[in-house]
Amino acid sequence: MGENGGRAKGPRCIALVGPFQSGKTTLLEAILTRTGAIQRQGSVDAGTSIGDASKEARHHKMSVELSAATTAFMDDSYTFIDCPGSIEFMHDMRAVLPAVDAAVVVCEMDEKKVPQLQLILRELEEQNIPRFLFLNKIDKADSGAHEALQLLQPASRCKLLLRQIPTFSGDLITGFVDLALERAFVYKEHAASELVALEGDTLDREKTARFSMLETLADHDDQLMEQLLEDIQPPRDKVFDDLSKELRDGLVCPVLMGAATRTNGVLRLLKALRHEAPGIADTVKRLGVKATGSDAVAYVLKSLHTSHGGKMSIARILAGQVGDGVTFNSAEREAGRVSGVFKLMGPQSEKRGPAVAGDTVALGKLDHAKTGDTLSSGKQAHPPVGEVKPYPPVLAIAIAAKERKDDVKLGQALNKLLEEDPSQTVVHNPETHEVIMWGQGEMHLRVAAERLSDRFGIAIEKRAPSVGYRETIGKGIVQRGRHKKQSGGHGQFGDVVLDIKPLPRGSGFTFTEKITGGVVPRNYIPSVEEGVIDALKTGPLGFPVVDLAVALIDGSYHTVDSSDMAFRTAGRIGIVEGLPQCQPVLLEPIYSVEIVCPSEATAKMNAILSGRRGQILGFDTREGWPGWDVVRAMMPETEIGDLIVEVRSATAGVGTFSFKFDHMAELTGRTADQIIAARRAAE
Ligand SMILES: Nc1nc2c(ncn2[C@@H]2O[C@H](COP(=O)(O)OP(=O)(O)OP(=O)(O)O)[C@@H](O)[C@H]2O)c(=O)[nH]1
Ligand SMILES: [Mg+2]
Repeated sequence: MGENGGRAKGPRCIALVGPFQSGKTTLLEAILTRTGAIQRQGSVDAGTSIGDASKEARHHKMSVELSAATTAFMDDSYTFIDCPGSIEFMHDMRAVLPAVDAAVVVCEMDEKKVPQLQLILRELEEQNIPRFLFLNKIDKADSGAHEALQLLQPASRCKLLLRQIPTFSGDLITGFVDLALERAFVYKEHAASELVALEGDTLDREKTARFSMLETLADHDDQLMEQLLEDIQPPRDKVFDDLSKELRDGLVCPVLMGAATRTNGVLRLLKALRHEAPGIADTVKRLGVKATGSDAVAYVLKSLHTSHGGKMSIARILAGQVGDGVTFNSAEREAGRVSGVFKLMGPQSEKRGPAVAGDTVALGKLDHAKTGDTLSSGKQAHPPVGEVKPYPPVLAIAIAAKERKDDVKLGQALNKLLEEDPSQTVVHNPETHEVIMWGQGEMHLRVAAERLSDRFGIAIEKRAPSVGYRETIGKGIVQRGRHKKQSGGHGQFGDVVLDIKPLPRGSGFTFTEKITGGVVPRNYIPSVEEGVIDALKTGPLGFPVVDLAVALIDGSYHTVDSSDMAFRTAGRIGIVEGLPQCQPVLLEPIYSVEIVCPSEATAKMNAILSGRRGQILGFDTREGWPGWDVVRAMMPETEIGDLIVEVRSATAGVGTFSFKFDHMAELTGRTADQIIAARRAAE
């Protein structure tokens, strides 16, 4: 119910979500056509849709960021947020959810997509977002609605409630019966469905299906249960009230159907949204928005740096009014001053008047706003209404500007991308000087790289990040390091004796001195240490040397020719000449890895891990996730590199993992030889 019963008031915001390629962007197009916002229905395949307008989305023929458009239906304003379906771009969807009144989960009757559906429903369930299921592509369906429900039900925690049943002509679905209205319709291509008589066999099927719909509703309504038991037909309004209430309370998930490409079923979906979906009043309550006086509060679903229009923040206004000149703060910082309020229509943005509570608009020039921010115009910042933590990244690439002159520009562009998409991170490896971009998968990183060139005009080079190999020694040695040079006037003289010893794994490096009788004057000892440390940066195998102790035990000096410089060099020489005799051995980083996957895939995960030199520690059921397992293993860093690609392909995209550094382990044999050879070749 809205605040005062009946349908909700004010502008709505609805997310279109669902598994990969289920037809969300096409549905947005169909909705815009049906509501008259656009004249002709474009298509994703032809690259003419309002959604997916970015160069990257068109190129890959998939959504790689959200698309938003506002339209009007029966005098109410609706903004639809079409979210990408790919797991790798899921943060775009997750960050949108706090702002919406309800979600339409676009899905297909496809067994392979059920795990992903489960993942998406889980997000909605956890954020308490009322949701409809829209069973799309029924023009291709080869079985009935009940089979579909059986297939999809395991993905949902709450009961799926069939709102429509299809009607057939031969094997083809040509129309539907609305079980709440008890009316039959036949689909018309690109036009409203036509009302037809509900009779004969269809009427019988309708009665059965309606009864089971009412039974589901009665699970949460005792009065309705009594009516059903006594064979009393509940009044139609009562049924609609129940549908609406149970949807909003997250007790049921109504299922509608259609074919987005043909605009079939779109009007019924819009009507269901109009009558049953909650509105801004309910959403504000759900989020616990507390606005004082006339303060405006807004949630940023997505902050974008456009290539032409500067910065834009797509925001839902949760309270108050927002026009030009309003200054916003987030809990962390001043977000900036609004310059321009724009109506959303895919890539086009048209200036409009001030926005009010419920509206979803693009706000211009909020220089310091980020995706996921809660903004307030009041003196006090509003606590964040939806803190959606990104999933930890799973794949990395090293990037660099092709041309030196773009280095600064690259840094700035990366900052902008991170503001837009917090599921991406960038780290600088001080040892290798690599800039490492982390993301949610191959496509996520590829698209980020494309954005750098398409949007920011920076040509970049990509490669696999270096693995943090180290080396150590197998045995100790006492080694002299002597530096003597006689050239013209002043000579150089430094002479040290180093006792080099291996230390246990994880000890790092220690330097001590045991000089007696001033054979090496005190003031030169720090220089010896510096020289040693310098030489340990690259050992005989080509990697930083760790887990060893070096003691300065002896040496000699020259009153005139000795210097800091000379002793530094002597220290270096001692290490460079000594280490090759100490049985150098390669160390590789080993990580503890936890893979989560549907149980059917657990055996495959074991195989993948073994194939990648993983040592399986065991597996368990995943807490709170019936039908899922956790597999734990120890695994070399180098094998984790593209692990996600294999895990995803073995789990219809839903498996993932987390990892943490555990220890360094010795590596010998062929693999070690190859790594050492590759390192030498790179020098
Ligand atoms: N037969 C049929 N095909 C459809 C229907 N709706 C969408 N498609 C096709 O399904 C494919 C994917 O459509 P999109 O609208 O891009 O799907 P999406 O869910 O937005 O995809 P992502 O955002 O990448 O997850 C396209 O080839 C569409 O033409 C439908 O109702 N019937
Ligand atoms: Mg899409």
